[in-house]
Amino acid sequence: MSSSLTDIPVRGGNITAVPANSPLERKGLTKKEIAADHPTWCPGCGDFSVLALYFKLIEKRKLWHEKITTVAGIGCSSRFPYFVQAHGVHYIHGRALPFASGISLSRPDLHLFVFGGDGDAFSIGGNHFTHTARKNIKMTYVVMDNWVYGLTKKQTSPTSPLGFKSKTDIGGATDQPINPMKQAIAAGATFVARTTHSNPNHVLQMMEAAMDHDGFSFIECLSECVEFYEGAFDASNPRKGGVFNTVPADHDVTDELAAYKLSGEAFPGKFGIFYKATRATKNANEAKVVAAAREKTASLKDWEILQKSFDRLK
Ligand SMILES: Cc1ncc(C[n+]2csc(CCOP(=O)(O)OP(=O)(O)O)c2C)c(N)n1
Ligand code: SF4
Ligand SMILES: [Mg+2]
Repeated sequence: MSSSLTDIPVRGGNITAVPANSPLERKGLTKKEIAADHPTWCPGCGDFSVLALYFKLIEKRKLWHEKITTVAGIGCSSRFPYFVQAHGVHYIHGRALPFASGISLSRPDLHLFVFGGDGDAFSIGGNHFTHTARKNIKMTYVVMDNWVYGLTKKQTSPTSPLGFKSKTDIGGATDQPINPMKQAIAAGATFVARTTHSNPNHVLQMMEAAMDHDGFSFIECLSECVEFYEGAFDASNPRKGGVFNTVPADHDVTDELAAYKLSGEAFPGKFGIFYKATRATKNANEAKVVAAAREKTASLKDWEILQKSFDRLK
């Protein structure tokens, strides 16, 4: 999807906007124009970094307020849309993806970003994650994975490692954690990448690549909860004595098995694009169905189509 001023497809016909390179062409937004309320996260929370890079992305790619939508579920990370001065939705816990799917299918001209946490994505929202991925609905989903439920003050999350002590596992977690990258690939996501809040350039790089992908793009972004899981990602942060290794240059991103193998590496593993596939989006498939139905009913008025539908129910 281009951010230049072109015809905007909306229901009932296109709106012709100011052409690119015209003297009337609008300038990109500045951070001041995009930033909303002061974020209420704890000082040092990794989520600040993800938000700052989202602002950078909007500035760099010259996205305008009315062309971006930020959706989230519930959690510390899911407060995200409050802090962005643009259309956004802070929706029900685990239900951000179905809401976003509706936006994506009805407004394909928007850049749609969904942000949320590991609990929101893989616990209560796990089912929706699978189906949004397999349907390949166009949007970018950034899961800010902190390996814990932050907002509700330290319960075990689906990504908490074995042995993690929390309010729900006082003796240490005993359940096998899920692997978000394997989960995304197996579910049918067509863009799967991994990054970490402690490497800003890399986060921006991954967000840009995800935004440019035509389909469901998923990013697992490690984002430290300094309050309830301090130091969780030190092993991936060179400033804390860890190592940040990117996906090897010879990795074939279209090779599903190779991507799966990469996902299985022990922490800190690799960072970058693991998997990328070209597959028809639900947006494209539905557009075809709608076009065919419109052609079939071109001679009918809206009320006549409605009448016919009611007649069929008799
Ligand atoms: C239906 C429902 N169940 C449970 C909750 C309580 N709840 C709010 S946020 C949350 C988990 C948040 O964890 P995560 O998604 O990892 O986000 P984080 O706060 O770590 O960023 C839970 C269980 C809720 N708000 N709604
Ligand atoms: S509790 Fe954790 S995730 Fe939530 S704002 Fe504080 S540091 Fe961030
Ligand atoms: Mg979490």
